Amino acid sequence: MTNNKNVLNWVEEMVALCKPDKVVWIDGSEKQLDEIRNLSISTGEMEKLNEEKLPGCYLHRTAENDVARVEHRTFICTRDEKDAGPTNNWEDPKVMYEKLGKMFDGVMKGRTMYVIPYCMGPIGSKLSKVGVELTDSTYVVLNMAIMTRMGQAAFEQLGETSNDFVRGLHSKADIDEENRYICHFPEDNTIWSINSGYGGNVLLGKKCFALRIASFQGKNEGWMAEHMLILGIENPQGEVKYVTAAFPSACGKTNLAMLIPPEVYTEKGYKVWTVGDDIAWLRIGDDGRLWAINPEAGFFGVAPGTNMKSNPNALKSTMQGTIFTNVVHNLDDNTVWWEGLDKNPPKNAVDWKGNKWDPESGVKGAHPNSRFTAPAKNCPCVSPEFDNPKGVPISAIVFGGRRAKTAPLVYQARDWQNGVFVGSIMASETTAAATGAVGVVRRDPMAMLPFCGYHMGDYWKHWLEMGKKLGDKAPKIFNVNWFRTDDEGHFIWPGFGDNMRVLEWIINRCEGKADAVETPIGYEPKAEDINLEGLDLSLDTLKGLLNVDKDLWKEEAKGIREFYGKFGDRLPTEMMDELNKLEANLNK
Ligand code: GTP
Ligand code: SPV
Ligand code: MN
Repeated sequence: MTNNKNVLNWVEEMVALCKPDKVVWIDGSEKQLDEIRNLSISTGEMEKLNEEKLPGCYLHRTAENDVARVEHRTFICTRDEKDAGPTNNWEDPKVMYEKLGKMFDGVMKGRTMYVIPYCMGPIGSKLSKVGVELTDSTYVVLNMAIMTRMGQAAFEQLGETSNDFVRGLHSKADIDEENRYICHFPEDNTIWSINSGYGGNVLLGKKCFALRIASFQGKNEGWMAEHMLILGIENPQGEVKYVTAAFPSACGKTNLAMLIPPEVYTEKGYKVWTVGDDIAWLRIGDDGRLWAINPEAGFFGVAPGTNMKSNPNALKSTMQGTIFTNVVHNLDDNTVWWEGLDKNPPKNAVDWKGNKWDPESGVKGAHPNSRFTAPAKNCPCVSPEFDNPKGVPISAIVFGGRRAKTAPLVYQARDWQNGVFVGSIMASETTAAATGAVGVVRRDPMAMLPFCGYHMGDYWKHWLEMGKKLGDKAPKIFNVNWFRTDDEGHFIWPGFGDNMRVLEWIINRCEGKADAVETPIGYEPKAEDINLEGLDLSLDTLKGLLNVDKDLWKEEAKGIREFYGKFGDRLPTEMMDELNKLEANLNK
């Protein structure tokens, strides 16, 4: 499939290490994929779902101990420990290669190694990058076929002589938790993953390459890889403005990216277009503005809570050619179900663990981090610019997280430097997307805590430098929080489609069309400037959502100071200046 010696030599080396019985090169053809689908069915790896109701769809269950990303087993292996920074696990690359080398030695005996060439970003784009993943999992092959531009075209994108491709090696091995490793060697463009079969740990084009390795490449090459959705907002005049938004895992990116505006907007002609739902690669274009591409070709979305009301576009995206992982299997009609899909859980069903499931039992049928892998082209609101090799120009960058208190519904940073500060102090309640406790507030700068492939202090410095290059063409920066709760713990803001009301203010701010009031943390909308038409929410409640509680924020500032302490002399002085300014504002 390729004459590229760099690829051929590396594959040969890895074959010698893993010793598979057979090596299959994935060309991306439907014929070959069909063979792999059939093989997956015969091994029990996949179950074919109802062809009439869910054409081309499959169900997969992972091992019970293998249902989410494992941050404590994820490593950044730079030669100098300091370059990984205080927020990453680190190991010496030599030590890690040796340790994992022993585990990979002969691991594919009796198995097949699949060689998956894939392109992150549109084929033909200067912004795209190529990876090759070697894996013994057919589930990985079939997911990569949805999530990336996979096959022969990727080798054509790479060319015959280039060495600029990411070398990914994965084996399911024994799904042994104690020996699970997700290791990145950013200085060698290399990823080694062993003993897992769960999405974020094994679809190496996604978090491992497109965020951890790519963020490192971006710092060196002058661009950015971010945990951001990309959406376009079309106004009644037909003009489209693009926004990126960084929220931590399971905090609403897919939902915001596919938002359907409330009727008061749609009847005027507003529309939202999805460019991406999880990852953005951003570069400064010839015109000096910031441009974004989505390196992915599909959505690896959270299933629970997805329904015809919350996110019809996501649900429609899953109606064909989709792989469902760890959801409920409805045996009556061979379809799938999850909590929050509808009010009729199937009576004759199997849960995510593969056991007979009784909906009355009070036990969840789908895992909270159960997922769908759906082709982006299925999405009814996929942007016409989705495959544009140039990407889309960005007007606003939005940060956000899950905060029951403290963070207001929306505020705008005073300028780029203040915006980098706002991103750096993000905090959010943990979710089921990673193993460990759920609902604990932790700092998650730019939603990149688990995904930054180098020292977070250097990462902020890179953000500040990008801002200097962008100058007055820089996107405006905002922060949102859809998750403030009342005393009973209910979300106050309706969220989902109604988030359009906040996006409208954001776009208006970018165009100089909306007013703002100054608060200690930044600019906020005047409550009257958020359109509440058609919504059962009082102006007073909205004012409450916008309230900045100085005492809570003083506590917050203490927490930030402590967090910043971790970064030592790699914390840019600008960030400390911003923190001092915040404290001064709060004490005024
Ligand atoms: P990853 O794929 O893990 O990166 O997650 P994500 O950021 O794309 O999150 P997603 O959109 O899948 O949403 C995760 C959960 O948050 C789902 O259960 C949603 O129902 C819920 N959610 C999303 N948007 C909102 C919102 O505006 N308000 C409320 N209350 N919940 C929301
Ligand atoms: C996330 O956890 O942010 C995801 C899912 O998007 S995973 O691919 O598992 O990282
Ligand atoms: Mn994500």
